[in-house]
Amino acid sequence: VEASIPEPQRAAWKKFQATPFVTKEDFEKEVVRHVETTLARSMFNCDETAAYAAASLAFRDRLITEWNRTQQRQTFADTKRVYYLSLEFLMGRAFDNAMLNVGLKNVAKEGLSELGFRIEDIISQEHDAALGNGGLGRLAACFLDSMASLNYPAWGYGLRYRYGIFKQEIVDGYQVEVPDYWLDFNPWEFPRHDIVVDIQFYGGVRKYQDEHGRNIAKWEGGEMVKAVAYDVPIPGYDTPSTNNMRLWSSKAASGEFDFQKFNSGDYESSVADQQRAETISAVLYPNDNLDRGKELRLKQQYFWVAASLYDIVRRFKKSKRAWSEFPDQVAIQLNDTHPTLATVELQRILIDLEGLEWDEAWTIVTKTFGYTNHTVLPEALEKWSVPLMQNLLPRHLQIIYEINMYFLQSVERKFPGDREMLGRVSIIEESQPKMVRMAYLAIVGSHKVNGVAELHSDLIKTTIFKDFVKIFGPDKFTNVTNGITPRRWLHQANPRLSELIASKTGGLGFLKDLNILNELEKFADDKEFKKEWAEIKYANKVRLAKHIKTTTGVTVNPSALFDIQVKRIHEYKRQQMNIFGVIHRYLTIKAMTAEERKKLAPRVSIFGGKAAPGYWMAKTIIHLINNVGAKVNNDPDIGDLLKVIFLEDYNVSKAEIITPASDVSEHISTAGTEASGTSNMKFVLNGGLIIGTCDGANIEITREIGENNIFLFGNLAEDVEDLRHAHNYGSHTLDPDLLKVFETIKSGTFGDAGAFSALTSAIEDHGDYYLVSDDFHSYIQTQALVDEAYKNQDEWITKTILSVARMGFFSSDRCINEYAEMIWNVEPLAPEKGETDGLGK
Ligand code: AZC
Repeated sequence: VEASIPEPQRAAWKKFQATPFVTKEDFEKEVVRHVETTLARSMFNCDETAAYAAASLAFRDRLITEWNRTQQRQTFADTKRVYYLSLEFLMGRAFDNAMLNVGLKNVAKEGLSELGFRIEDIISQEHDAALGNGGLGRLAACFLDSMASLNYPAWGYGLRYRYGIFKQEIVDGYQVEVPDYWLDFNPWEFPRHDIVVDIQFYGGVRKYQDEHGRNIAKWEGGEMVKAVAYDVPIPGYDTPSTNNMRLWSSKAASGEFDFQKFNSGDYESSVADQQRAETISAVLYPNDNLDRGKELRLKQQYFWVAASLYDIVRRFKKSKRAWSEFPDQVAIQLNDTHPTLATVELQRILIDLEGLEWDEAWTIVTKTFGYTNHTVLPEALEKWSVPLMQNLLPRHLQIIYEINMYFLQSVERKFPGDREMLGRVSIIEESQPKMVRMAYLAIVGSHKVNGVAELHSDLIKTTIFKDFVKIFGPDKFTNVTNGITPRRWLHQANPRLSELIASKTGGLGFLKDLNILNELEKFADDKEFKKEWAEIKYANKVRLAKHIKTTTGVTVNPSALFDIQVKRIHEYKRQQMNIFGVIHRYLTIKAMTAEERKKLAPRVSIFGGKAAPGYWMAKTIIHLINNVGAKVNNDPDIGDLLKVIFLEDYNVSKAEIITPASDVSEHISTAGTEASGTSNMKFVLNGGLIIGTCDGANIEITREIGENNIFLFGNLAEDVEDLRHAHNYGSHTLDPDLLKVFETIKSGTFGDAGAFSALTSAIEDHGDYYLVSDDFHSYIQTQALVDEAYKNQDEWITKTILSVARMGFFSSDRCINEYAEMIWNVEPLAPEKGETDGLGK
């Protein structure tokens, strides 16, 4: 490539090439240049917003230089790339992360200080990039960080929503949703107006034979929309490797608006067309673990998948390799079933556009894709109505039917005469209307299927995908236990703890090899160390207490036990059990003598999380938490012994303040319902203990840190089915302590009793599907053990140190290496020493 450019020109380009800043002076120069030129301001009107903008642009320029080099290196090396397709990337803030990953935070801190700013104030100017709902979206973000840090040639592909997850406000105890218009100013994205893909919808399929007698299917008519690429650089930690997250934005195909309609006087509808096109990428669907089957959502999925595959195929075709080599160059991971249409789209490209035979094409497809399942909840398993798909994607539906036909034929061969099996595993559900079962399509279209924690991966094999294990054999199904990036969730969120660990383990190496944390075990009884450890926890609690004071007005005592449950509000996650437990505690304290009260550890129960706007039960739980808080926090008889806090608008940047401040956090889902959980890992990594059920990754956390260091309770997954059956068909006696809690709610202690009847009657009258009553006693008892254990601070601290020391397994670096080896078959491509001069250290 280089040889095609004449030497003098090449020399000129080399001479003037962009050089990333390294020194404080060069950083300041860049900031001032951006303030004075890009932002058209000066030192006299540079407020914190402008300083954030300029400092971010300085880092962005730096990242993009490394980004370019990384892409060039990967193109030259011509190695296999990974494409991570996710409808959600819950990135949070980028500035602090960029400074830390590049290793120039101190440079920026001093530089900004010389220009008159405090770095914390500048960091807090940034609006979270909240393009996700919860665990699934944040996992994708952690994976991007790990893939870049480990030098994997990897791209993320997603949608550039104009509105991310809504902002939550609490008004009179109720959740109110406010749109999150986050793109006003976003220095981290690069619009690529030159990378535009036409995406087709609707229309029909014409089938005919060409001059060679080949059967041709042509998708014709319908409407076109344009997909425009926006690139976001993803800096690796302590490496120049900078990967790309490419987000697609929708635009009307005919430019500004339809000139034909405009000229014929139909101005309004020409604008409407344009708006309709832009609607596709306008808003993130705010449901977590719930499928609603809306047409616009299917449009989003196809729009994103088609644009991404066009891009991937175009890149492959440049290499001029044979199609059979596609899976040697490309691995595509489906983050849940949302991108499953990609399998169908690749098959369509190969047979309809590239002229491959069906079998040859399908072999390429299945070798290319891997599918990650994130849930067994039936309400979250995606299905699309056949009529809807027929209308929107007529050719794809034909191909799905054909995939299904060949698949069912192979099942028939393996299990002759088993009609019931055919009905059970068919990709098409024979319902009214018929439905496409996306998980089944994803399994059939992939070479590997994985769950996200051991229990979960076992459950999918024995329950929802049981038949498929028989059909494909057990080797197609595997486990990759989730992880989190220690860069954001330790180093960035808890800088003092990170520093202390570094001082004892020989530097920041643990951020790249989290097993190094093991070296902390020898300090678990070290007095000096424990003192510092405890001081850091206390300081983090003080920081959260301040946040609570400014956002809710409630004063909490930082010496109290901080008990935190932050995550999406869901019946299966059982925030209702937590708040019932809080009410039980309130009643218990009320009945205590002064002597007894003195012995009790004061507690602050902290909740946070969003409810999907249409999820009535979840909203009712939020309402109850707030009303209990209003009552308890103002009860002079209770004082500091109990405070109940609901933190508004839980998001990634708030999680960075909340996570380091826990004494215990709650991960109390009904056994068998939470696929993994990832905040459980974050809390333990930050020196908090957890109270939890034997569910998801809690089980592996227990195995790693030891059962003395975790508070487990409740029924096991294997017993859930029988218990549910007994509720519905046997006699169902409820826990007496829980009934007392219900009486108190019904008496109006927490406001209008009727408002909460749905919560109590789900348990009393509707079979208690989530086993709140079955687990309540064991929950209360275990909370009492927590109270007891907390009194012995010395032992408690030892437990937290040992736990942190044993958390190495839960780094997302470990997961990514497992995916790379087991599923993707890709190798890292490390930059050669001295190849880039950009690193700050
Ligand atoms: C979540 C799971 O509920 C959570 O347990 C897991 O840790 C996370 O994915 C990452 O794997 N699932 C979702 O957010 N959404 C869906 C559709 O499963």
